[in-house]
Amino acid sequence: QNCILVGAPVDSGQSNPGCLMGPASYRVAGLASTLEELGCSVSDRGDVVPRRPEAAISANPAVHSLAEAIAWTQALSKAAQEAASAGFPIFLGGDHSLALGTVAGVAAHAKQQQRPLFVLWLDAHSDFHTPMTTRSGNLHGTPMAYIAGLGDFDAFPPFPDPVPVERICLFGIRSVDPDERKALHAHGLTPVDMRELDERGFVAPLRGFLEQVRAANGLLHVSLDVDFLDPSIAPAVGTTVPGGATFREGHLVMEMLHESGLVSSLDLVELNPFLDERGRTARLMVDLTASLMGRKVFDRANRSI
Ligand code: DIR
Ligand code: MN
Ligand code: MN
Ligand code: MN
Repeated sequence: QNCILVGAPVDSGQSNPGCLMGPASYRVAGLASTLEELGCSVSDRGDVVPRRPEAAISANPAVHSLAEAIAWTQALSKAAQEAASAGFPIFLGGDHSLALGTVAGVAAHAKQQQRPLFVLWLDAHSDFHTPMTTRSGNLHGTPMAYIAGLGDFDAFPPFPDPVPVERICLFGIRSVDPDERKALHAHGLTPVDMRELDERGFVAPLRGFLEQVRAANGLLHVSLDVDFLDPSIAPAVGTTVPGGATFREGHLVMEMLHESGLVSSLDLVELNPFLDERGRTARLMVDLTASLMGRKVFDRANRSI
């Protein structure tokens, strides 16, 4: 694999400063050398720099940093489309509002390739607000709705090629706001929430989704929010929610994704190194990425998918 690291030190999509240190933290934790040890070639394109934001005020007074989010979306969309046509991009966040741009770029690439794009959203949250429904005003709670093509996105550029809900899998969800719940119902998008994972385990629902991707010859973008993981193993995130994926479950998901051979791009988001204990969460995220890129305990043919 030709891995392309793209730093996205976005901090404006939430209110707890520190995510801008994420890309540096992944580099210090050895992401590039870890990938090289797995046989990947790695090029690090450094951090994306957005243009100076033009003034933009949301129709919803709760929303903050709209202009910054739009500037990031434009810059990251361009960087992501370029990186996706050159290799396997890994976007180093930065808060989850970066996915407004990275997935837009990846979607434009998929359209150009005439391949359907699928999105796997590994997160405690559904991130299905629009700028009109968010109460917190934190735009990191909106990218999934943008990707699905919901309207009401203020002055954001329209999403290039909205992803139909049948191609979206929200996985590990355990925090959904009332307006998000309404919108999810209205659009017929049912998250694979923790309740479902408790009942069915992690393998069956993930395998089902991957089979759909394979059957459609799709591209698969994975967006990994630190808070997908249980706070006991991944404390360095501003919005911890108890009851997340364990260490073993996290690695199982990543190993299955590797074995599927279907993943074409990855976001690592919401790491706030300022909240960490000695880089522990950054190192876990690097290890999970290693599992996604082929690290395993022992090589056995054709295991799960
Ligand atoms: C909450 C928390 N739904 C909000 N969202 C996220 O602020 O809209 N936390 N994405 O990571
Ligand atoms: Mn998120
Ligand atoms: Mn989250
Ligand atoms: Mn939030």
